[in-house]
Amino acid sequence: MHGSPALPLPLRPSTTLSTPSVSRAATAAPRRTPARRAAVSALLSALLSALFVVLPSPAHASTFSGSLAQAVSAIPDAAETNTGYDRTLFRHWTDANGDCQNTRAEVLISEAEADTALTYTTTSRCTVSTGRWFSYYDRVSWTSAADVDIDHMVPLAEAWGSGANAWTSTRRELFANDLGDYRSLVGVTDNVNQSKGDQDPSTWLPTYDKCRYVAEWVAVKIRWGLTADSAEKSVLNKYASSCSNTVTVTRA
Ligand SMILES: [Ca+2]
Ligand SMILES: [Ca+2]
Ligand SMILES: [Ca+2]
Repeated sequence: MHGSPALPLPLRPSTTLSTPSVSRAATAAPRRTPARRAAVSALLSALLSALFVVLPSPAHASTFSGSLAQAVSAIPDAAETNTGYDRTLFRHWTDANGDCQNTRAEVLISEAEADTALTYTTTSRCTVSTGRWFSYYDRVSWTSAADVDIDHMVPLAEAWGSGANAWTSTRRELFANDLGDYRSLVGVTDNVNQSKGDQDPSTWLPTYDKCRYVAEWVAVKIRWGLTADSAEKSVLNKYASSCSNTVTVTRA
């Protein structure tokens, strides 16, 4: 799924700088009339305004792209403390676009396999009833939505201990209902989600596709600017040394 990061073309230094071929007359500055000065000044001020629109939040629009090892290195190290954690501090599931389908329903709809029609519990189509979903953690498919849990890839308690304790409640809500990156919320077998609980990769990994899981875990930590504790970091590094995955992710 993830392509290799594009390599920038090497910049060639110009070899013609020392041999200007245009005449002095042709390069002489034109006379600066007041009208021209006004136009230049207007252009400069427009450019400056454009810059100020772009500059205030450079960290928020940035994208990370690199090998899994580089991605693991991009996660800051920090001890974790879950003091003060309460699941209710992360409001979910919300219905951010107001179409009556909450975040759980939105994920079920987006992850449903295309060859099986979805059914809903009512004609208003707010709640998904049946379809077909593949849980990659245990490689099992389900047709009843009731068997599928929506896993927070980085559990809420883990997020709290690795940075979300300093967030606003709004940012915590955005994290808990993140539909902006398919890796944040994953439809999986309900029992498997429950066995994972609040654990990070130092104590829990899925049965299958561990490289994919670790790469998605790392992507979500980078996306939300979360830290990793030392036990977690060492497991992530262990997988990074043998998994060929690359990570491309936009910071939230
Ligand atoms: Ca929808
Ligand atoms: Ca919705
Ligand atoms: Ca951790």
